[in-house]
Amino acid sequence: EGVGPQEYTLVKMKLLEPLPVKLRKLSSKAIYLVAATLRPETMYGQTNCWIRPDMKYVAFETKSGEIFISTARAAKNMCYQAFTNKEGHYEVLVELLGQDILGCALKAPMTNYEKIYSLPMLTIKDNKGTGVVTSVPSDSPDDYAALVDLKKKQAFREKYGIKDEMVLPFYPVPIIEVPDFGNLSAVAAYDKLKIQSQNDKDKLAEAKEMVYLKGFYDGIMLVGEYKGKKIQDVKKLLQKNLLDTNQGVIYYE
Ligand code: A2H
Repeated sequence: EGVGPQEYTLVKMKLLEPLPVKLRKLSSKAIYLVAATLRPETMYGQTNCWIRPDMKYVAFETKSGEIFISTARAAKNMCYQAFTNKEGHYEVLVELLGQDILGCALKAPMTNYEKIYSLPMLTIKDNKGTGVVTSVPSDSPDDYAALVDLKKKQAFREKYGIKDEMVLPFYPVPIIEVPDFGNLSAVAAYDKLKIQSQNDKDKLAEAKEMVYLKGFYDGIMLVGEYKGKKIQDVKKLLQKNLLDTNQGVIYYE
C-alpha cells in the first residue's frame, strides 16, 4: 500500500422496491449501496453488486438527505469528508448484517442491465473501501470468479436466498479491449489460469497482475461516449461524468 491517501470513486447503486424489511422505515428517502471502485471507466459492465453476508453495515443520512449504506468504518471516514451535516459525526439509522441486504434490486449507473441485484461475495475485506463492491466480471477476475461460483452452485444461491433470476441472466459485457486478452480480459485470465473459485487467492492475484497494467495502458473503450479511446485518457472523464450526474462521489482513505 502507498503512503498517501487512496482515492476511490463511490458508485451510487439505488435500492429499488421492494426494500428489504430492515430498511422499510427509511422508504421515504432514496437509499444507496455505495460501492468503492478504482475503475470508474468499467461501470458500463456492471452485472451485480457484492455484499459480504456476515459483515456489519450501517445506514446513515448524507447532508443532501440521501441514505448511504456502507461499513461503519467507511461511514466514519465519510463524515470527516463532509458527507454528513455535522463534521465528524454520523447517526446510525439502521444496523445491518450483509445478509439483510442480499437479493436487493438495484439501479446502477451506466450499465445496460435495467435492474441488477446484491449478491454474496465471501472475500470482501472489512478494512478497505465501503464493504460494498460493484461487480464487473468482464474486467475483474475476482468478480468473474464469484459470479461463476454463484452460477455453478445452486446450493450456494439457496443458502443466501438468492433466486435464479438474480444471477443466471447476467453475463460479462465486453466493454474494454485489452491486447492479448480480448474483450473479456478477466474471463480470458480466469480460463488461462484454470481458476476454480473465488477462494483461489494466489491464482486470482496472478490473474489481476496479468490484465491490469495492460488494461490501464493499452486498453481501449469499446462502448459509450469515449468508444475507441484509450483507458488512461478516459478514466478521469468518466469519473467526472459520474460526479456531475450525481451518480458518484469521491472518497479517500
Ligand atoms: B474494483 P485496492 Cl473492473 N474487499 O472495481 C475486496 N475488494 C474490494 C473492496 C473490499 N472491501 N473494496 C473494493 N474492492 C475492489 C472494479 C474493478 C476493480 C475492476 C477491476 C479491478 C478492480 C469492479 N469491481 O480492483 O486494494 C474494487 O474492485 C482491482 C484491485 O484498494 C476496487 O476496484 O486497490 C478494488 O478492489 C480496490 O482495491
